[in-house]
Amino acid sequence: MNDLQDIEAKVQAGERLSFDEGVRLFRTQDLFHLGRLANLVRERKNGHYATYVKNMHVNYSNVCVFDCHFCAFYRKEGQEGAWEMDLDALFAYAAKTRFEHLDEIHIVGGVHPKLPYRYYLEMLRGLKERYPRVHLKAFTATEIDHLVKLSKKPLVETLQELRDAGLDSLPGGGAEIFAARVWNQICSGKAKPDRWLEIHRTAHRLGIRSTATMLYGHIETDEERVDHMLRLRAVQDETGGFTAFIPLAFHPEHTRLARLPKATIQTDLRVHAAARLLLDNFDHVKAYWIMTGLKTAQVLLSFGVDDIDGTVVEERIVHMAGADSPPGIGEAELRALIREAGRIPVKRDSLYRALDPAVPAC
Ligand code: V47
Repeated sequence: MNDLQDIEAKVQAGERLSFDEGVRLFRTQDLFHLGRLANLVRERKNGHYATYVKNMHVNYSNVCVFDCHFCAFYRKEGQEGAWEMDLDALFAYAAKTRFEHLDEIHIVGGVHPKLPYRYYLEMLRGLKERYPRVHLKAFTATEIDHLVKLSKKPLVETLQELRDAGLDSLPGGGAEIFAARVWNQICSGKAKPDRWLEIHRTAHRLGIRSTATMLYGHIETDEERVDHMLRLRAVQDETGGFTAFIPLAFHPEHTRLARLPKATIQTDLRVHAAARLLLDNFDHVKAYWIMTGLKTAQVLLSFGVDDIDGTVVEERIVHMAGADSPPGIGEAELRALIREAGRIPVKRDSLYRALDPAVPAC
């Protein structure tokens, strides 16, 4: 079974893969050949290192005006189970969970109908003032689009204002699957794919780095996955501002797509490996172990992935949708899992600079 032979020649030569070749990566019967090719690129770019970040995910609210079919996290304002953290509660939580020991705080919430613009600015200012060393990765493009409306200022000025308040980078959420067919079915109301791309492009031009995600394992086709990745590749050609790509495995429980099965490990391996091969201008492909599970994340370290997110501590978005992974993991345990998978664990900062002494920058 040698259906990837011509693709292998291109990968060996460091040549860019086309749309059709991308689709073939998803259709090959030879999963291990695909894995070997992804691993080749992974080791060419990142050697035997596997990075992780000491981080925490913080959700300031689950109230959201949108009705994304894949989401089990959101509630409507006033609905049972809806909550938002006022800033005093958020800062008290930060003190209790000792944010000073973290290298990154990943902050996201729903698109809240009532919280004012100053809430977001004061959140960033308050956290930066208290924890100046900690990187604030905050607000998906969907939230940024909402903040632009609240600020009544152009996108560039809003991003500058958020940056001045303490925003260091943008997370990659809200991208889902860019193809209109899927978008219109699962999340039609929110900031559209072109807007998502525009927000990240604009952030990059201001020197604000970001990550990119893709939600897979629901109603998308192979072609739509490849289309999604190639749109990201085109922006990365323009700006170079994405630090990493993160495939997110869909968890159906308690969502409007609950009829769908969970993605299999076959799909997890294929998506991460294909991403590594198609996104030749991305330095890093990250496994979000919260969604893939720790066991699969270990295998992914030989299927194109060079980074594992992270210590996390208290994840809610996917746990509301039935994820059976733990809500967080200790650093020592994460390092041991990486080592057992045959990789060298390296603690990194949010811009992928090694924090372990005696390890070259990755
Ligand atoms: O945009 C929502 C996804 C995203 C479900 O940038 C779900 O480093 C699976 O973007 N099953 C938010 N996925 C989380 C996110 C993220 C996570 C880790 C790292 C980074 C990064 C970003 O989670 C949403 C959506 O695509 N999501 N519901 C669900 N039921």
